Amino acid sequence: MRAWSSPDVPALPGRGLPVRLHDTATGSARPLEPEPVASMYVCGITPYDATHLGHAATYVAFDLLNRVWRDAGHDVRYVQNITDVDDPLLDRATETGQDWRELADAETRLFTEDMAWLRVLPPSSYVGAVEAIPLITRLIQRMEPSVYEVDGDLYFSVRTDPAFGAVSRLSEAQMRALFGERGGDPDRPGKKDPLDPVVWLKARPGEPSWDSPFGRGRPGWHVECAAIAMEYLGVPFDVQGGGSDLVFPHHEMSASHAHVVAGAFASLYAHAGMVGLDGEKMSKSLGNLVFVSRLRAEGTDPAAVRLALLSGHYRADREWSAAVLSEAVERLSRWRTSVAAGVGAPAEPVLAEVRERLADDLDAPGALAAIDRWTTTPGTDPGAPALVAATADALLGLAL
Ligand code: 5CA
Ligand code: ZN
Repeated sequence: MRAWSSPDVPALPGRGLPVRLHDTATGSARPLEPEPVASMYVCGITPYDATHLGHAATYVAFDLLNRVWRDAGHDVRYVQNITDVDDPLLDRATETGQDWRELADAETRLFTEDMAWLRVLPPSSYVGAVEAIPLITRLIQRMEPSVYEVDGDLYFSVRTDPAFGAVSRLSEAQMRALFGERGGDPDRPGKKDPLDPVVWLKARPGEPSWDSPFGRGRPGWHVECAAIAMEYLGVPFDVQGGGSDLVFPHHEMSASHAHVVAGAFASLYAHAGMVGLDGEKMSKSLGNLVFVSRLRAEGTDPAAVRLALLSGHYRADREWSAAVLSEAVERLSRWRTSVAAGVGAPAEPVLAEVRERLADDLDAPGALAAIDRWTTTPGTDPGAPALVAATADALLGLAL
């Protein structure tokens, strides 16, 4: 699949710092030591509806890591998938009488436009589930001793992976509850363990299906991301990322699929908090979505949207509201006034502090505070405004 085009990233003087990132699997921040190429997989959209501010917040969070890594001198291999065949997409297409492929194509195109608008750096590989089906079936074959059949559908036996549970560290009861809520089928008779996820669904009437060594059908969700990450990054890779709604079952299962064939998956599991509206997670079923494409159509300044998203820490569950956006609009305008002033307080300490804050588990609010302080400190350095603007652009993706 074609990704979006990259915004320019200005070069900064000196070098960024090695980054420490919170790891869900250990519950603590850990130094990342990507050598020689930094590698990251971030779970992409299921393209059945437009991108909302929650999705955008997650991609902007991992965009910070991409930018911090580049500033520290790494080449970055960034892979993102598109879940372009799955139950929610097929259900939506049926509801609206659309062809599922056309729905997926249209929503994927809208997403790539939204990402370019928000100055998110594109992935180096952007891979759809449908195009990855040969990779997925090959991985299922390699998983064979861990795979069994229930009425023609293939399941993965979680008990065959001794490390199962290591990503989320949840109790059995917590896993059971989340598995049922998030697309799993804990009560299906014939399974070895209620938590076993499907890896290949046999063809059903009216649904798309593809040939495979196990008969016609379509892939399960977790095996899609395992196969794409393993093929495009190899294991172990540095960071598996996504929103915290993916910790269990999705990231636990993808990791387990990879463990049984390769003994490893990601070195670190990073998760962005959920963005909500009116105290609720933004979601389709709650009907409380704010779409990026809507803000774009209304002529909102993309830098203000990005600044609003960065004003909260990426790991914190947080709220989107008109007030969050209008505060960002005002803040951005103050920053732009200072940058346009032609002179300012020396900017080298600002660059150093932004680098230091972002290297500490992507502390964007701390980085923004450093720029706030610069705007309120008088100074006469004629090079300062340009360096502050380059810092905001390269490290935070904000065009001042
Ligand atoms: N296609 C799968 C991942 S393989 C999927 O979860 N798609 S999605 O469209 O539902 O979500 C896309 C990304 O946005 C995921 O990383 C998900 O964790 C994140 N996300 C979804 N809702 C929110 C939210 N309210 N706040 C923050 N991030 C969210
Ligand atoms: Zn995924």
